[in-house]
Amino acid sequence: MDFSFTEEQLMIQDVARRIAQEKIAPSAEHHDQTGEFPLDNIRLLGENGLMGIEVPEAYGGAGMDPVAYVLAMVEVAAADAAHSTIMSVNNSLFCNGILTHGTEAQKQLYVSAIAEGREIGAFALTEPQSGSDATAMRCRAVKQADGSFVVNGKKSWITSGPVAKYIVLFAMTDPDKGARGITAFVIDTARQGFGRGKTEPKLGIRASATCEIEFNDYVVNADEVLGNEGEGFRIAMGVLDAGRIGIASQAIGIARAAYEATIEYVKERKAFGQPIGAFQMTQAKIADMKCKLDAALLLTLRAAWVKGQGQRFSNEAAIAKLTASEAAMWITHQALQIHGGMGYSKEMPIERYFRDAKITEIYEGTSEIQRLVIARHETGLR
Ligand code: COS
Repeated sequence: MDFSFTEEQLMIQDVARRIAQEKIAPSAEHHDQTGEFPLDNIRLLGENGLMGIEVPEAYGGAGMDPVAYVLAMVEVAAADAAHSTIMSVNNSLFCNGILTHGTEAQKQLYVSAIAEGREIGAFALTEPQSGSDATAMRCRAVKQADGSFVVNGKKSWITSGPVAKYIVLFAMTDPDKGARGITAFVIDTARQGFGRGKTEPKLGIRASATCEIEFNDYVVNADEVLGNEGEGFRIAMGVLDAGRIGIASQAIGIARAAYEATIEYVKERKAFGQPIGAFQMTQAKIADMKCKLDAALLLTLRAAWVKGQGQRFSNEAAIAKLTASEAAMWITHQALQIHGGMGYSKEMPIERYFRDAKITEIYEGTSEIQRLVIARHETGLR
């Protein structure tokens, strides 16, 4: 077993860290307060290969492995979680799905645009009445004689929905078949029949735009079907496995930022005549924070490594996401507590880390869904 990173992995980590610290961190507070979408920074990340880290260079990406993706995501998330949300959807949910299931023409057309940061991608699975229970979707795509489909319905909580050019959409094509009656499509938001609904005001990751989208007789051509008809649910689940590695990495970045700020604070802040870091009650919190952070990182790197080996990694990804997101929530909670009033104040980024961490326990499969995936895998029971 070798815990060292390759030169390439360290290089992309370094590029991500530089952009994160020089360009993203200084405007993180502004983006959090205004909710303004950070388009210039996203383009810059794209120009540096960070919107398609695992995308082969032939399609405009960096051609790196899943471990490199984890390292880069952590750096960006540590500067600002909202940026890393947009980055993770472009990388894992959009590019990864099309690379795995798309035709050559689809890869040429859609992947390069998103991987290079020229356009933004999105992923539309969730609906107002179906989140965890994804097969309960109502969005319908009805096949026409010429092989095209007409789509009608609504999707909600679409990350980057307000700005996306292309969206991977999941719609029911044969309701009698349940999970096997769902098909994946690629949508061009400039076309007739596509509409955007209300934008969600959110607790955290406020600069990552989120909205409802609507389809009214939107026509998808036959060559815009992703994978085979009826394969959509399996495509969505496989793509979410990869997405969960991204969200675990995001959680680690947020947690690391809160942890590092806490280490500085406990050395400077004095109470009862000594730095608060000298009190055992603080030391116990620091030790637990560090253990959870390292455990989350190692489990996420393991999931990325298994993915890189070309093996099924659903269980490892669920374990990583569950561990990392709960670690992020716990670590940011302790960081806020240790910072006291300063943690609660908007003068420091701690309260932002705390708000941003929460979403990692919810999206791309709640902690309850991760536990279900893990327990089904371990027991074989369902
Ligand atoms: N990779 C590939 N295929 C998968 C898969 C995965 N990770 N997970 C399930 N499948 C396949 C199954 O093998 C099965 O295929 P067959 O019909 O060929 O047998 C099919 O998908 C249905 O699987 P299953 O019966 O397990 O589906 P359930 O309805 O029981 O749902 C859960 C399983 C709950 C785990 C799933 O719906 C889920 O992950 N929900 C959360 C969705 C989510 O993350 N939403 C957030 C959206 S993005 S913000």
